[in-house]
Amino acid sequence: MKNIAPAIFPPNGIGDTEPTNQAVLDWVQEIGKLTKPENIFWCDGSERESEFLISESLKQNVLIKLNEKKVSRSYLHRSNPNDVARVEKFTFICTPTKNEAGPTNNWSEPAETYAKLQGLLNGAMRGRTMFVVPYMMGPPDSPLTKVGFEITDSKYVVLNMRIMTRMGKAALDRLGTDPTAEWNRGVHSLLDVDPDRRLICHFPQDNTIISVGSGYGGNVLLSKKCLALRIGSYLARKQGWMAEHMLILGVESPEGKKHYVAAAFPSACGKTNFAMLIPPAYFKGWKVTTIGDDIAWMQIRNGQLYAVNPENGYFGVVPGTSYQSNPNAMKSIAHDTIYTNAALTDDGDVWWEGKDDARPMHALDWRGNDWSPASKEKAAHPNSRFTTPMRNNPALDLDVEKGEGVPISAIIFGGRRSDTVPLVYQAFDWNHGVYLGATMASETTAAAAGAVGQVRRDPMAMLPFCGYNIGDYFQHWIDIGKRLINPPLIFNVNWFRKGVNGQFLWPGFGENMRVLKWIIDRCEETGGALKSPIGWLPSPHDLDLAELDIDHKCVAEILGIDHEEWQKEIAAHGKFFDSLGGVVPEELQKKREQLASRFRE
Ligand code: GTP
Ligand code: SPV
Ligand code: MN
Repeated sequence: MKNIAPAIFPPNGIGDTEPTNQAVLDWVQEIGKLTKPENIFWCDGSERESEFLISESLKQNVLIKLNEKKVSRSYLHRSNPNDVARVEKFTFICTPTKNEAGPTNNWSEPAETYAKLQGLLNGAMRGRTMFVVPYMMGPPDSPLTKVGFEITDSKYVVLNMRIMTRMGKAALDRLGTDPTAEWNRGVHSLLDVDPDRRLICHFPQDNTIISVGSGYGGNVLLSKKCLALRIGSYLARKQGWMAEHMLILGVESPEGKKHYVAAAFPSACGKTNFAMLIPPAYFKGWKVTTIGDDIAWMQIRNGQLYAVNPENGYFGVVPGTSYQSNPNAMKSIAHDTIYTNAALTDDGDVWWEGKDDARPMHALDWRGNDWSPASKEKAAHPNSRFTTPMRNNPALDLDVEKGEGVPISAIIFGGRRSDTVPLVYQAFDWNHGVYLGATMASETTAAAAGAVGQVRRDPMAMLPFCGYNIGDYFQHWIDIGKRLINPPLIFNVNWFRKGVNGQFLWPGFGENMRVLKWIIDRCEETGGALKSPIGWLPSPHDLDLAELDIDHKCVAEILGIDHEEWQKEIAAHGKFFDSLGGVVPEELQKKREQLASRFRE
């Protein structure tokens, strides 16, 4: 097997910070014996370490240095063309019984799976360096915060983990020396990046993740989807909190009244953009700030839901990001950023479809091949990504490090739907909101391998990320509701409805402030709404559309509900529930019957 990740040899003082926790040392020994690396590199998250890793990555062509004047201290990485997105079909939940993983997950038996993975990992790091990455998810003083260790043979993974998590000393301090302390064990090896030897396996009962054969972020930055969502959701249910695929934003009125909202949209459906929203000029004095752009951990305090962002950086979608659509993201990624699978211009800058700059006349595409505007292929991969620290975000909320989290006034669900689903509506109550989440659907995107643009049910945007039986997950939502004295109001949005000409009906991005404002008005009990069969709907004059260039017909269309389309939709909800084979709580079945009967009234 060709060694795609040759060992590196650090000078004294780099790579030698061994943790003091004996359980960690024992585990690293064990994995070392199995994978047989050339050497072990103990990461501490320091500046010196990062500089050394970057210089070695440049030598091995893992990174390409970008033009310092265009994007300072930033790099381009090209992943293997067979390895550009999450692979849901190779992602497994390994619980003792299939029923614990439930009808929406791939399941495999733990003992057999460990044995298979041991076979794959045997000698896998020969001639390579084994990096041990200690990391912490969540602010240092939050009760929800978790420690993890990721063993990897990829320098790209280490450099990304350094941006995405609180890596190094903070994690070691949090863990301490208690050998019985709880922490997540993560093992990753690139192997030979062969799709036939690619597996992302979760062992929730053992708090363990093993990922092999991929180098793509969502499969290998084990902190993110693997720990913070799949293992996280499993722990959350057991311990009475919530781990959700949600952004968290703050919205402050000109009078200084502030609310926080959390929103679950499926992959590549607008979380990062919504989390960094800049209100249009008309909303003078309104401020939106970011707590998180992808994952929310929420707990109940005094009968209210409080959220923290477990991450420390953003792994965001590159294409479509521009000063027009998302200036805060553009400023964030102007320095200290790793780009994956973007195009490289002749002057050492990165370029992608939808960037403000004019198309270059020549570039190297995401594979490194010559590209010109005449090329049929896209210059940047549709799922090209940036990794950037959250401190780069000009709109970062000041309470992002607050351990208790921020109180959530509203929860928003939303998918990418060309038809049927109106711009925004509000659930009648918590359990009806759970129903909206449980039945949401979205067109598939390039964030996961497979067909793009197919409508699929993606409950709470958690279909690929719920680490246990989805029926129990729905019940967990219902149970959380019972414990809330001041539950957040629940909404559904759809930025992606299209008109007959196939164009988006709604301008989206910053203009989504108008929808957010209505949501805040509803929380403040000042916003108007009409009772419709699907929930509370704003009428056109309930939304503040001043100074927006949109015609009345368009507004009526995006706020409208078409009875014929909804008959199909309700049937699809029923079909989806049936497909889950009897795990759906009675309460949600009842909500479906009530929805159907409201249409008959
Ligand atoms: P993940 O990181 O995969 O979880 O994605 P995400 O949910 O954070 O999505 P993101 O904000 O990166 O947006 C994905 C794509 O949708 C980008 O190409 C955006 O330009 C586009 N997009 C985001 N918001 C809007 C919107 O309001 N309207 C339209 N039309 N497109 C949007
Ligand atoms: C998603 O797909 O929802 C992402 C990107 O946020 S990944 O980290 O690859 O999962
Ligand atoms: Mn995501």
